[in-house]
Amino acid sequence: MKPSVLVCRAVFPDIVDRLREYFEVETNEADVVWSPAELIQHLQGKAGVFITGTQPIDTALLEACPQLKAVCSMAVGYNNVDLPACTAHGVLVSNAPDVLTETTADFGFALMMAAARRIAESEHFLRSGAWTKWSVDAFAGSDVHGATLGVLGMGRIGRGVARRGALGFGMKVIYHNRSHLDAATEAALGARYVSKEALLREADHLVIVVPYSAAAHHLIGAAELALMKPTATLTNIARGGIVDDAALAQALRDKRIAAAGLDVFEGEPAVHPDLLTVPNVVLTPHIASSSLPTRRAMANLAADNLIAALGLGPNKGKPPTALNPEVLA
Ligand code: 8YV
Repeated sequence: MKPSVLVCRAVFPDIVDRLREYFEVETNEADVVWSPAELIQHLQGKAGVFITGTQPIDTALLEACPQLKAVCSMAVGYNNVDLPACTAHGVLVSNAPDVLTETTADFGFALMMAAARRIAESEHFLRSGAWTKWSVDAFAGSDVHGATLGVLGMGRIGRGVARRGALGFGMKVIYHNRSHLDAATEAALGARYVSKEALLREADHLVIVVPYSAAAHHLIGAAELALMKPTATLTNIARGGIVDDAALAQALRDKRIAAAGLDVFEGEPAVHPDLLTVPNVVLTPHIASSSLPTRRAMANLAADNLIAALGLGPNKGKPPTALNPEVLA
């Protein structure tokens, strides 16, 4: 008999069909966002689960689902999964790195440019019928080319953003990260490591790409925003909670900084009401990785991991992007 797995959200049907070659698959065609209790209920009897970046996988769930052996996510960020608890319960966890790097960096750059050049704000103005004449300083924003790009978090996506800025737009790149880039990468990007404080003070355009952890909670709050240039922009494509959204809304309202671009929010899909009323922020619904080829690649990678983690398919026992491969050793 085939093992049973659960696919938590509505996923491309052909990729679910691929899973059906190996498993009895329960799907969520209606794409309901299950509560933790509902998720536990659907997981009964399942050996594996295909998740996205939002379903919490914690000790309570692992204890309630002792037959669960693999948790495979189509997201690169895995702050929704208690990895040490999974390892302790012998549950293999995988994420989906690499396949979304360039698409997400494209989007971070687009959001930064939209904030700097006031694209969303001016579009709302036009759509509202308020455009009656051309004027010299209409929606005058700040330049991107030649400006200083500050990257907070120099992982794969951060490097992708830096590369676009340095090579495509002649930007001066500064960054802050847990570790330094190797000298060759720094030289190729013309990137300079600076303290977090110097990053905030010097960047014309700050892009946040750090993974979420308890230590990263409100890494950018009122005190950090106060260090930024009044002409600067802030873009967050990492995770909600890294920026204090209430403090950011206040800084935008007070013109402490010029503009922001946000794809992620504290408590999303709820958005802080103050952000909805300030004009100088571009808001998108967590879509940085959402090009069709990339979302398909992410889902395919999660499926590959699930098949391999449960000892099947061409990679059996060797899920390509396992986070705790020691569980299978
Ligand atoms: C995803 C993301 O869209 O991969 C991540 O960590 O934040 C996004 O690319 C989302 O989490 C998919 O589940």
